[in-house]
Amino acid sequence: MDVNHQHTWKCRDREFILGDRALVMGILNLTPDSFSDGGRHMAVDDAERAALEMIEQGADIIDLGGESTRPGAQPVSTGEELRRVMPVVERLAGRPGFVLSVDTTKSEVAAAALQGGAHIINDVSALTNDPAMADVVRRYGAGLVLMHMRGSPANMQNDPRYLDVVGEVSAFLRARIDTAVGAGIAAEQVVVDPGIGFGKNLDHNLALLRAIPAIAARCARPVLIGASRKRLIGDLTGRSVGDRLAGSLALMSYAILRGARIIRVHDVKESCDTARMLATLGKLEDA
Ligand code: HH2
Repeated sequence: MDVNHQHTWKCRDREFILGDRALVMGILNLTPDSFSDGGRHMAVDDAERAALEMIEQGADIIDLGGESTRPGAQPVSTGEELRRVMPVVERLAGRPGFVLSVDTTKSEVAAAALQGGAHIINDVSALTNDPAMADVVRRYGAGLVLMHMRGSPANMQNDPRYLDVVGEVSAFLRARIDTAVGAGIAAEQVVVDPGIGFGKNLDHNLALLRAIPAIAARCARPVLIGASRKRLIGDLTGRSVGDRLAGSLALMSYAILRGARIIRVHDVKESCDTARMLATLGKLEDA
């Protein structure tokens, strides 16, 4: 594959050229505990405010999620996921500067969100949960994140084991790209994600971060990393989830220096500053 393809990510009418700076995807969780308990309408207002703030702070993409995928989380119904996600998609889609990603494994949610103007489907099941998902992504020419997960959020942290975590995760992602392309999705629509914390212990996560160049080479597509505030940062720093900003930025910097091109984060302002600094410092290195 032409190496230049690795620098382009086609998401409907938006084409990201992945240059010196990593793209920042800001996380907007629409799960009931995320926002005000003042009912749906207030929750939509809160979500809009949070999204506007992230765009002002420099986010390239907003990732909307209506189903928690934290370890131990239980699935939600399609109807409930649609009720959480769609009012926010409708409020935000089409605004200048907004590129919306929807974190879902369900084709019905994906189809409604794309119909409503979203650009990207972030499928943490890598098209394995819903056989109709690939066709929805193909029809809209949407961007697609294919992520590796071992098991399901309900059971994935029960003593995960691999013989060769980097080899197995890379082979899985490569095979999922082949499936997507076989279903008519262009390779340029796809980015891959080793799924930090999804059925992996601390050593597995660190091995995968170190192996970003190998994963990128095997898949010939950009790598996305989501490690913001995750448990491995707690394991390494001893900090609680609300106190992991420095750890998150350090981990993100390492991931970018290893070649990650898209970073999924909670703390957009600080992450954008970090990504900008690394882009400039990286150019000094090359000079
Ligand atoms: N992590 C989470 C959710 N979605 N998507 C991708 N592509 N990569 C990730 O690493 C990833 C993801 C879980 O993190 P968080 O958003 O903090 O939790 P929750 O989904 O439970 O709100």
